[in-house]
Amino acid sequence: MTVIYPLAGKRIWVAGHRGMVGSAVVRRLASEGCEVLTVDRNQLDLRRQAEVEAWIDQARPNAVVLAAAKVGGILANDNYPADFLYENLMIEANIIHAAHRTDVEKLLFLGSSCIYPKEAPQPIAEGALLTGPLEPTNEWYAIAKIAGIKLTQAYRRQYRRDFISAMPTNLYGPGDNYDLATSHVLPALIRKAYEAKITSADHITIWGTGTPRREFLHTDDCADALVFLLKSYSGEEHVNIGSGEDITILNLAHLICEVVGFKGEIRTDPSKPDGTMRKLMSGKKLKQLGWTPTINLRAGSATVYEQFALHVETDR
Ligand code: GFB
Repeated sequence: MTVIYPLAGKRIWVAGHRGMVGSAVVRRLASEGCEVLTVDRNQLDLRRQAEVEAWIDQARPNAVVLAAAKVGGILANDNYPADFLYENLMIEANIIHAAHRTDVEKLLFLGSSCIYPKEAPQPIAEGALLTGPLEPTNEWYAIAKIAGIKLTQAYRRQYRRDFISAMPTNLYGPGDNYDLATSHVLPALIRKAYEAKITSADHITIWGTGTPRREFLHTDDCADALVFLLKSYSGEEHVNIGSGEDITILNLAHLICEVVGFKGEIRTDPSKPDGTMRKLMSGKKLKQLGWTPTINLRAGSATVYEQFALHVETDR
């Protein structure tokens, strides 16, 4: 890797540090010799422009990792379209513009693989963005995230800012959301399998047909890739961050049941949405830049499950 932006001695604001990705970035930055800046939600509402500008004026970060976002699984996206569109637009517009006003040297914005067109050719290369219609269950979130990527590009072009974007795949890791109504699939399956095991239930039910495929990446891998890009990438096009492999939801359910130790039946519920059938990204660009993932899905799920079980046991 050729370092073009050394982090040692820099003041780096991780916006969204309590979230799953933001907290992983904070952990990863600990070994970079930089000063990590964070601010809690009750002190700064990222949806309020005046508050964001006042905070950044006094905090004066050299760099910003924009990991703050309203996120959720397939059902939450479908149920709260206004919140997903409005909150994400406000957060990213406020932070990116405030970073420009205060001469922030480097900013990294995060998109998501679900914002590519629904029928994009697989594996999805970076150039596929905006080439076709979006997946209806998350188009509100997608429109907001596409606007964020475009903002980083626009400030690069108009003001020569070194603002970049990354496109992570479906993520899982410590601190995930286990609320079944709003979570993503992997934590939902951990919870379902765990509860079925301890109540000696004979089955769990997964949403949809079980046939869609998803590509999963552990947040520690994602954070490592983000720090890699922060230090070594400066370009207008976003960069995909994935594991390079996908798995059907049914096979994921089998894997999670093995990890949890639940031996019952796995039933499907086709009345729930499948969402997009496949969104495997091409990892060619990031690999050429010099980064590859290290945590495989089984090992990563096992560590996440251990942490989940520990929390549940101590909460009792
Ligand atoms: O993780 P998930 O909610 O998000 O769902 P998406 C992935 C797949 O798992 C879908 C199925 O086909 C779901 O129907 N699934 C099976 C379940 N059982 C469950 C369950 O118990 N809970 C959940 N949540 N899913 C999201 C986007 O799409 O991807 C977001 O809506 C975001 O905007 C995220 O970008 C990464 O992969 O379908």
